[in-house]
Amino acid sequence: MRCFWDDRQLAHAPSVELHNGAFVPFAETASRAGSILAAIGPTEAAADHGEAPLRAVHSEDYLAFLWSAHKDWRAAGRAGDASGYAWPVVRRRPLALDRIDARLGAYSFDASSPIAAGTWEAAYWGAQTALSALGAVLAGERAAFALCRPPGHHCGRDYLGGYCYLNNAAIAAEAAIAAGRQRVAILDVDYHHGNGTQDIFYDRGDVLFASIHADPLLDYPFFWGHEDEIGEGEGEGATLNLPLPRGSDLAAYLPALDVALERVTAFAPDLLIVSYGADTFAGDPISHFRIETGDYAAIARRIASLGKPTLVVMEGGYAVDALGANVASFLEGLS
Ligand code: Q9C
Ligand code: ZN
Repeated sequence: MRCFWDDRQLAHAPSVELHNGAFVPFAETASRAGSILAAIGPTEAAADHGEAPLRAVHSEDYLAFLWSAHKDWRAAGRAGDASGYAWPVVRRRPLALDRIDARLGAYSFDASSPIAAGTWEAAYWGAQTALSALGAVLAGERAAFALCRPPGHHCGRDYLGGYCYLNNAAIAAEAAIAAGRQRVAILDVDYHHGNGTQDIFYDRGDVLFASIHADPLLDYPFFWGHEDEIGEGEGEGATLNLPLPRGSDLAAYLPALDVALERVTAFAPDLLIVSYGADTFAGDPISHFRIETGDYAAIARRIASLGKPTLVVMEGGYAVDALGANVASFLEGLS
């Protein structure tokens, strides 16, 4: 399978995140990519598709914020990574947002996604990596893998969060539609609900979002991913949430996967995008499913049995030592 990667994604390296009330080492490390690269064989470099595909998903003001946030943080005399500490939960009216602290709060929904000096560069090339792998699929490849980091599925049109800054899967979906594909299905199999992707396409009938994830009553991101979220307007019925309990293993996972795949089949997409997170792994340090390395091949084989052109976009997965083997297992099952 053709795999895409760009070294500039290593530039994103925040030092700490807020976790259970304390600052701990940032879990979404650059070493994750090293583990994957060592396991999957040769990769192709990303080509630059410019900012237009980013603007098709993210708002102009959000992109401007993200581009300058770390410089603005430094200009305010701050050391370390930029992070918000006050959030406009009650949105009263549009405000000027003169302080970087106000912008950080307005354009984020959590405190686990700091902005470091290289965040924009890495996120930009992550999106380009997704677009480059999409290019291979649009050119006729049955499947391609985009090794994206930072990941993307938690961030929305105008907010970051959950280690995500640009929504790589959503950017690829919009680019596919711009290139003439009419219906795109996004299957999200990260441990966490892909709240940003859901939000971006919530009122869209041409993009199906189907997600299997930990029950948000118990796990991040808490406020989204519940079964009764089904889309709205023209998008009603084009969002499918399948939350599973903590401790779910392959036997618990496969029936949900079959439900999701039946929905994808019924939607009859021209393209399938898989938001793949390996944080469903039994050994993941921040998650609570029990999927084993070999299980990813079985999951991927079922996905491949749909016979759709498929773009796989990397999302989470924090058991760094096993991450490469988990990704390789998934890609092997897809081939
Ligand atoms: N105390 C992805 O897998 N932090 N993002 C949780 C737990 C956020 C995960 C903190 C986890 C985000 C792409
Ligand atoms: Zn995740």
